[in-house]
Amino acid sequence: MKRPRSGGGWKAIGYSMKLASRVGWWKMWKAMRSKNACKTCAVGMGGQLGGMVNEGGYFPEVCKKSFQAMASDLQGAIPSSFWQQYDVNKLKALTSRQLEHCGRIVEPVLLEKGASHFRPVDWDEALQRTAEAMKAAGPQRSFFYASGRSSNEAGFLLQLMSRLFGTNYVNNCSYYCHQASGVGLGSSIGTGAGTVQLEDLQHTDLYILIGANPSSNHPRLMRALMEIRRRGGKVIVVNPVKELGLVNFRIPSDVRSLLFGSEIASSYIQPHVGGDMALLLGIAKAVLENNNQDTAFIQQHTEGFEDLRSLAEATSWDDIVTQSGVTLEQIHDIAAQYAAAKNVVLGWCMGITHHLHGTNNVQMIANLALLRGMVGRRKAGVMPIRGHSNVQGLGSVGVTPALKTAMLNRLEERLGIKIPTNPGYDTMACMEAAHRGEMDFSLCLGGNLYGSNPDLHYAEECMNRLKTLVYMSTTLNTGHAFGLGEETLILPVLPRDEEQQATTQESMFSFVRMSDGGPARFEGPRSEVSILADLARKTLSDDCAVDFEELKSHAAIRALIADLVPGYENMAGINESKSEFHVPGRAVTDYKFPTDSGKARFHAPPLPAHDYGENELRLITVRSEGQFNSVVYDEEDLYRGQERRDVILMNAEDVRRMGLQNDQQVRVKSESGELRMILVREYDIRAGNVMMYYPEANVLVPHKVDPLSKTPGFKGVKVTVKAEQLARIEQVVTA
Ligand SMILES: Nc1nc2c(c(=O)[nH]1)N[C@H]1C(S)=C(S)[C@@H](COP(=O)(O)OP(=O)(O)OC[C@H]3O[C@@H](n4cnc5c(=O)[nH]c(N)nc54)[C@H](O)[C@@H]3O)O[C@H]1N2
Ligand SMILES: Nc1nc2c(c(=O)[nH]1)N[C@H]1C(S)=C(S)[C@@H](COP(=O)(O)OP(=O)(O)OC[C@H]3O[C@@H](n4cnc5c(=O)[nH]c(N)nc54)[C@H](O)[C@@H]3O)O[C@H]1N2
Ligand SMILES: [Mo]
Repeated sequence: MKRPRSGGGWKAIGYSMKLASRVGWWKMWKAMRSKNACKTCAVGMGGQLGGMVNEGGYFPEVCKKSFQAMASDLQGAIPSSFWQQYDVNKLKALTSRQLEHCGRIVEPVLLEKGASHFRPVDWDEALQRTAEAMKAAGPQRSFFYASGRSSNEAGFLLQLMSRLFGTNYVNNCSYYCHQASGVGLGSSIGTGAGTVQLEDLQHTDLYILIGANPSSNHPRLMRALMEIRRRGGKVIVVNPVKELGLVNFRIPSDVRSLLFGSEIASSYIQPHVGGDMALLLGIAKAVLENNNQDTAFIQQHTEGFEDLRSLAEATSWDDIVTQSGVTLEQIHDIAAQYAAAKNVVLGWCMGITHHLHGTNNVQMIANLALLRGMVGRRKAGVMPIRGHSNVQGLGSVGVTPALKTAMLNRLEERLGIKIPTNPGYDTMACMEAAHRGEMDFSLCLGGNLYGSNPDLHYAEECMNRLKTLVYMSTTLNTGHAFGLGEETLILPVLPRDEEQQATTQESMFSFVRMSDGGPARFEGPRSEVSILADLARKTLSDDCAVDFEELKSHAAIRALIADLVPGYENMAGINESKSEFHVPGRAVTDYKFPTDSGKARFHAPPLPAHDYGENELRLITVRSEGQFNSVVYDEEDLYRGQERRDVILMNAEDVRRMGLQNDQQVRVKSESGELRMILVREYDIRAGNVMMYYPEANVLVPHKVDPLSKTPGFKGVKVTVKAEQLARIEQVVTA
């Protein structure tokens, strides 16, 4: 497949047009213009400024991803006859794309124990069965998971219900995503959220973008990067893979960029997968060797500097170069650019967090920022580039195993309730407990817990061991086919632009947006809040301190959140005032770090083991241009020029060294599994490293986690690649 010469541009516009004509122009236009927060990534768009407008007021910010997400919800309904036609085995035979294109789920369906088919049930039965199963399981054998699409209101209700039910086994997809950023930053600067607001990016003269592919995954960030370059600033990209859109991107809403393309990276560094800690330490070492650190800032506002200095001194340049895979010259060059810049933002995504040393990676990024006083003030800072559109909000309102002390105290005092004291479980801990047979019930508020897990066979076993599994979903995904309990229910929900009452979402810049909702497109689905409130009423005792009937009102939930969640005070009355807001305190200013000592902390984590055997390659599992997480919209990956997904992208040097050829079939093996008949594709990726598509490649990812953040190592999996014998025979025969 031919690769375009830049990311974005007419291809993106054309794609969006195609989607609009498929679902109907007027329907799409109305949906895109409605006052609802964009459903895709956490850059955040829409809300009260109207669809396609960001908090900086840019309009119209076209993004093919929001068209994709919208088109998904504008699909027709899955007819009742579908459930008779498709038994579970037939569902399993459908690809992620086919499942997604089945349409919207519009009636509750039940797969009874031992049954071969889901069957439609009415809401009363669905909720009654769910409540009975939850009560029978009890709080110690139940867990609750939320993906990052749901509203703050629904998330808050989910976690409140879980605590009143008596469990802390409640968490969100962050544990498979940016948890390492939260833990790492928390340990360094006292807050787990990013410190940058969108406006700060207008003053940035150097953006260091590490382990992120915003051209596909956060397209609206590309404008900010382009503008930095236009102002004469620099963008250093650190990525083992040469991502086309990070080299050159055509911003659809900017005529000059659309016509001529915009160079994004001013320097493109390709380290080894997992080599970032060594690289970042190397940059710090060079800064220190040249005495370019900000000594006044370090003395006044930080602790632990000597630990970092000792680590930098004790680590040889040889080790740094070998482990990072970056030359000494390049490291000195980045360090010099860093030392010369005034306002630097360091941004990162899954290339940093999806490692067994993900938290240490983040601490090393924070170290570098602290070294030159780039945190604690406006115009510069650290910026985890968040995934789902409301994953940050779900964390803020407490969909986490442990509540922050201030919130916990307020919940207990103001509601007169006791929060369970037993430790909560993160997502993988819940899966493991299920595997040990210690869980009977789970409720998933959106997402695809099965498909997003490492080690898919293990994940399937975990879920199969649950007695009752309940999904609250909009469309079908692989979880509904493979991630089944003995009994499984799917409850259809309304996406945010079909909610009858307004909802709120929080962006990665800690900006809380309000979505007005809108008319429901189908009769069957219900709002997430109303389902959870009914479930709470049916499961919790009559003398429960919280009136869940009253909490069917989103405004009542917001009033409660305003009262209980520090920083969210402005939530009360947001629907009347329409005043969206930044959560105060997140953009750390005046060097007031919210740590116990008021100072930021340097860390000196040891570099990860560098123990790859000669024939072992480091696999990263990533998203294509045509998917959103476990949902595949299109088989092709436009910018990487791949027309199919069963491929392994390899450096040409590795292909030759291993005696392989382009398009040859290989088997890829790891500690946890094997994938066969995979096609080799030569690609510009740092030699020694290979890339495959998530979620198909999840069978290869072992279910191990970073000990600090509990995030699985979806990147940096040791694999071996061998030619398929079959293919050889075929070749001989055809020769
Ligand atoms: N269209 C679309 N948008 C999305 C999503 C989607 O699936 N589709 N998902 C959303 C979610 S939940 C998230 S979390 C984000 C994910 O956004 P990204 O983090 O951009 O997504 P990944 O595909 O995981 O890509 C990670 C990037 O890191 C690089 N990388 C991998 N390993 C390493 C490493 O060791 N070091 C360095 N320096 N780089 C590395 C890869 O080459 C790749 O370019 O996107 C969000 N937005
Ligand atoms: N190998 C590998 N694995 C990974 C990753 C990787 O890079 N590599 N990335 C990880 C990351 S970063 C993440 S965030 C997870 C993603 O994990 P999840 O967030 O659990 O999964 P998604 O695929 O985003 O979930 C998609 C489903 O959400 C439902 N949905 C959509 N809109 C709504 C809504 O408004 N409400 C409700 N209730 N449901 C809705 C639809 O049914 C849709 O099928 O995967 C992780 N897994
Ligand atoms: Mo994510």
